[in-house]
Amino acid sequence: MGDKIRAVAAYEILDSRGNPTVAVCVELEDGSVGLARVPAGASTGRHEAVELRDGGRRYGGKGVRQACDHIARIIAPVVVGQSASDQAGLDDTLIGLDGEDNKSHLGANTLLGVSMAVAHAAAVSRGVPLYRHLGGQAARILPVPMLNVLNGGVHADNNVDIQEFMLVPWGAPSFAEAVRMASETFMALKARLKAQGLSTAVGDEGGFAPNLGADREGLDLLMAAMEDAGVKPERDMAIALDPAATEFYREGQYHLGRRALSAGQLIDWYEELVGAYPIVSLEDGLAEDDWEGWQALCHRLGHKVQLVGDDLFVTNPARIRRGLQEHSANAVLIKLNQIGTVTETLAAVRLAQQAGWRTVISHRSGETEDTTIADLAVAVNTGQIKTGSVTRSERVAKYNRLLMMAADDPGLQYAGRAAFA
Ligand code: 2PG
Ligand code: MG
Repeated sequence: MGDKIRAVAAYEILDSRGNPTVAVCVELEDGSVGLARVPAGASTGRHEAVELRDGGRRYGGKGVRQACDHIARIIAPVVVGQSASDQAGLDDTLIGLDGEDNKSHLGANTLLGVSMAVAHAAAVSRGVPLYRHLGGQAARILPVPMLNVLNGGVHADNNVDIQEFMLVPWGAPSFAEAVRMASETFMALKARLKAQGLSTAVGDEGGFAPNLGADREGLDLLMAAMEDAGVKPERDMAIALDPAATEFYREGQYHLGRRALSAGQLIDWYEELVGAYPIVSLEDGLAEDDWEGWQALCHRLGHKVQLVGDDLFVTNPARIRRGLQEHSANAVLIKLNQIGTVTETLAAVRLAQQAGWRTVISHRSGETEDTTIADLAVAVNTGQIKTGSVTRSERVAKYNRLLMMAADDPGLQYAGRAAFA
């Protein structure tokens, strides 16, 4: 069989923040080549699979030479000769080689690079796009993008607590129109910021990162930008927020600006915001281990708004199962590197979907030109993807991949509002 793995090469490359990350190139016996690059988070959840870093002085301890070495010395000798089209079998091998629940032995970044590169090589070998290889004929939905146009929290050096203010062009008739509407709104936002004497420098995910008087001002700016761009708030475009609340949670309280709030008080504030703005999705409204708070949040707002667990679930089936039992949320953020292999990521999506929860495929704040997540979103019909603003090529690469898929495959349908129904 030509789809057997012939060689695996690992490289230490840079991500969008200038930190090292792992790239993997897999070559099959039939000459097909698959290339993958691993992303990295900043607001990482405590329960994520472990990312292997070298430590020491080199790159401030963030080198990935050890990860590359593991691939060359431990992984390659075992996977060479295995069939690339058996993704589940390959990922099982990787999981077995690591041997730890949290992938701390070889590192989730190590395993994921190989896992994704094998998927790419197998798609090339079959002569189909990656989304078709992973999703088969069932893959048919182009996701609604959530574009992070205002950055705060640990992704920017400003005074804004909420990490991500996102545009959700759910009313657009097509993916291409969704991107156009978002880009025009982004430009209108830039003009507004300029007119108000605010900074138009961008944060880690390509969104603006001005200092604001209050977090709520960010929402007012988004509303104003939509109107300036001729986009009708709510009908054409909604808003999504990722406060990334784990980052401002300390000793039982949420520290927003100079206020220290209980989970209940923070939920009150969210309720106010949801009443005043067209917010359709709220991610990590509470901290990663505040299960009680999440239950209360879901009870109060779950019928009105999508509540997405990121740090809470870390793409981990065991944590998603707990969330299902406790009614903690109604949606899951999906990040490949939180769990470490393609197969486990697909399983997490399936688990959530079968329970009637929505899923959102997501980038990390540290990214590369890798576009695997664009294909993944279509492969499993999540209907939603968040991958940053309309600037910075590591963000735009994913939207560009989707634009080209949409143009090439007329069978793919834009999810639109139905993705949130
Ligand atoms: C998030 C992500 C991506 P990070 O919190 O959802 O936007 O950030 O990769 O830093 O965890
Ligand atoms: Mg998040």
